[in-house]
Amino acid sequence: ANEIDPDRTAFHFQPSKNWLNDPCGPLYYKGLYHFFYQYNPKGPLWGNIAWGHSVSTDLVNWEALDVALDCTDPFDINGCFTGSVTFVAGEPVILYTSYDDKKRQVQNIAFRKNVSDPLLREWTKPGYNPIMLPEGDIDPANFRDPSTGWFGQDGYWRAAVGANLEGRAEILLYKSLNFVNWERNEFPLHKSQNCGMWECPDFFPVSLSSKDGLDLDPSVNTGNIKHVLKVSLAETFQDYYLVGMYDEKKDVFVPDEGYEDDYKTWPMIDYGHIYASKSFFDGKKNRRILWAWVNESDSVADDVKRGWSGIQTFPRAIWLDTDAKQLIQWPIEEIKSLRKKQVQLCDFQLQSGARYEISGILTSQVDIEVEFELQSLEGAESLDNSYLLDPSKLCDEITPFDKGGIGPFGLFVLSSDINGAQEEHTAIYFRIYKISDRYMAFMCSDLKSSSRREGVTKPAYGAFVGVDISKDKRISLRTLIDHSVVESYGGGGRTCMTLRVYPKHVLTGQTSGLYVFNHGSQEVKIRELNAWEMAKARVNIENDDFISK
Ligand code: DQQ
Repeated sequence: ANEIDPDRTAFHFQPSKNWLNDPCGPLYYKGLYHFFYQYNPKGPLWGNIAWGHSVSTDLVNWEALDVALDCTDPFDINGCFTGSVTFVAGEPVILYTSYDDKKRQVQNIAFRKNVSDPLLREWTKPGYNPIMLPEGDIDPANFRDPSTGWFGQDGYWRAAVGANLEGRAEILLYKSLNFVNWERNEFPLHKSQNCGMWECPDFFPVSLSSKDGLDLDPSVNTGNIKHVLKVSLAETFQDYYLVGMYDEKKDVFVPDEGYEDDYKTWPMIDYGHIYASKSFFDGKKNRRILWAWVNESDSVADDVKRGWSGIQTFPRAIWLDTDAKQLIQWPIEEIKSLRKKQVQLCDFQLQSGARYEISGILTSQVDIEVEFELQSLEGAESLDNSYLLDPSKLCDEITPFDKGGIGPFGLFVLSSDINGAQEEHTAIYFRIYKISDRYMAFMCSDLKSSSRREGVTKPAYGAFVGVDISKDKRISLRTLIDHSVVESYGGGGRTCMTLRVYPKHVLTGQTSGLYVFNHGSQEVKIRELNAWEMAKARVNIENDDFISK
């Protein structure tokens, strides 16, 4: 398909056609990974929202199954929105939001129809739905996205639901003895006066002593753990998270000290273009894996022409950093099965002004990892601390061609040429700054010159990377290039930045350049660079039958 559609991805999850948005209830069950997602079976734009469903043995190659939930009942006639799957006494059970015949958002339950079907293909929606209603102070237009449930030591199930109450965002907590009859808890799990609506809450424990993932059950999660609450803020279309403690008695989440009730100070799952992320515990490999929707940012007319819209990030393993303050995210190890031809550089000096082309591999499908080493931090430019709360503004004001003190250095991807003003190029790069006596690594990607196509939104994304650059004097960048998506992991996965890039030059068959560069005044050393050309995965190919036969 890539020959006729150069934007279609080779190893990111997307349906064979039509619209996709939020991940819903990813899970591992009896040797298979399942992935459900918001899907329009009838076209490439949002609407007729159902749950798409695919299965995989390795999280890389996927086979599409029939739609798992379709909007056929009065309680979900206007859309089967986002939800999750919980194992209740070993059985996978769906909780999902719907838009009912009275135009209210309500929560429903669904069970699988045939308990001996390992593919979990068909689902039954009992007639007693809905099971949670927007009562009292809950705005019926803003009550959605039930989280995966967890079982408390008091014998009650819990699930979190996003809501708007009198203008403020709350994550409501519901409790149930049997997973069917739910009651709203006296306190919300968390709330904010400064946000209007939190969608798609994700709530999970993380270990303080290992990269292993933890399942949700509090009875097995005593001791050395913290909890993470992720919210998708509708106002900014970005995912933020808080690290803290879960008070199981009151059923409230208490963020760690230092958090203010201001999302601008909160860490983000990704500083680029993702939304509605959701994680699950993978019992096969004892890890927690995160998925997130990557929306298109080209014109609607182009989405219609192509016949599809929306992809998922590559699945990411997530765990808590040793500082106990931020998450680390890293492409799951299964990605290595797609690696083909490799290019390597070791101890390679990048002089001031240097641009080095990585050639000999297909540059539209690449996994590249670079570790940069700095000689010293003297020479870093000073920066006003007002940028700390608005790093994207900084990215918008600088360019990858500036001759900074230390940096800009990094990668040019999907570029026709980087010299001419009329050419297309996308840089993901670092620049080191000194802010009130502290050295900080800044990561930036400005899409202004990424595409010459009409109707493409091309923002600038910036973030300060959570590494101690004065201690290490090293910083790494890993980037997955896959046609129209570029997913970067800065500082060993502490700062992620996903971009949509739609080069015009590829439409006429021109190949793209991939470069590592240093435009700063000071020399930078590449300790090691590895780039692999990536094979095409089998992702939801129509009439594919690698599992069912
Ligand atoms: N998308 C779903 C909602 C959710 C939103 C509808 C987030 O349930 O709040 O497709 O992208």
